[in-house]
Amino acid sequence: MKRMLSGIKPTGRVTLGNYIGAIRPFVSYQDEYEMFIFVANLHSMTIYQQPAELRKNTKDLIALYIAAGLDPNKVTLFLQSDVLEHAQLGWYLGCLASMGELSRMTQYKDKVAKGEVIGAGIFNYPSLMNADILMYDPDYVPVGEDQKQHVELCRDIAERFNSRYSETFKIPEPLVAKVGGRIMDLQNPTKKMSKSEETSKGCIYILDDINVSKKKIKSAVTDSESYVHFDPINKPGISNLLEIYSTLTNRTIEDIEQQYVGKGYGEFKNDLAEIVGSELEKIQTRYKEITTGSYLDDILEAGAQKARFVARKKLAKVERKIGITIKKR
Ligand code: ATP
Ligand code: LTN
Repeated sequence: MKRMLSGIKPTGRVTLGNYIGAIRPFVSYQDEYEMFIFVANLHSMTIYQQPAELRKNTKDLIALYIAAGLDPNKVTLFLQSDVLEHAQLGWYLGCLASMGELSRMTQYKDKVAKGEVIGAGIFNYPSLMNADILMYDPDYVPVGEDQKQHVELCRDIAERFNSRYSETFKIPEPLVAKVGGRIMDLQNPTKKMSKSEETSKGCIYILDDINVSKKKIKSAVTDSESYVHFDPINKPGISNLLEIYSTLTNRTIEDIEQQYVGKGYGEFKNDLAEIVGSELEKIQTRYKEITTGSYLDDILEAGAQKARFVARKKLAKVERKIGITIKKR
């Protein structure tokens, strides 16, 4: 079985973008791949997190992975901070990356361009991500479009390590979904739907009130025409809704366009609101079941043990190769 690995930061309420771009694809891969899925809580610290909120978001994210359909018996689910080896490997890999490479990462560059006061964590972020990935030798890293650049840097660093110290890491490939890799804000469809936006009108949260979410779909910004057609440049609003529709129903965009020939946006949006509503209802019901009792703690403990087993072996190998360890085995 080929291996896959990915993580999401617990930095806010999980959005429909996270669900369609990341969580749902993870679920679809779990029967075909050996998967390592984690909560990137160390990465979330690059921006101040109110501690009570961080706890809540972390728990919700793990619960949502399971509520969305990830099976903890098939997938290794864990918290990044439970596997201390990530931070240690992150240090070694950070020493291999250049200032230039890290400065070119858009996540960092955008913040600098905006003149924001930024912590060093944002700059070092990709090195920790490289460690998250290379630790487990995955074949594929499923991510949204915005993360592709990080996985590409990871490949460069892995190659650099391998050529300097001999073959150690598998070179991973980013896997970006063709449809749904970049769900846009419902009020501003030229911008990514993001959990860290201040205004929430254009963003659907998976655990939010279902009627509120349906209203957000019905009041999504479209255009002055009235035919349902996929054209992201000229019709970004309706194209975004088509992507949401297509991913949630597993139907092609062409097929959906056909269904709405001669019908207006109102009918299309009403139908989509129902589709989104019933998807959220399924997830929320399951979420309620698994957040009672100690179920999640048990899952995390078992996941951390499995992940640590792999991570310890890999880190020991790296430390032998680079000369940090003086023990023979
Ligand atoms: P932020 O909004 O604070 O930048 P985020 O929502 O992008 O955060 P992450 O933890 O960075 O959250 O993302 C988790 C995963 O969800 C990543 O693989 C990311 O690419 C994907 N993702 C996030 N937003 C979207 C979106 N709007 N459409 C598709 N995928 C998304
Ligand atoms: N940077 C990612 C989260 C993340 C990740 C990873 C994704 C941290 N480590 C390793 C894939 C593999 C993000 O912001 N979504």
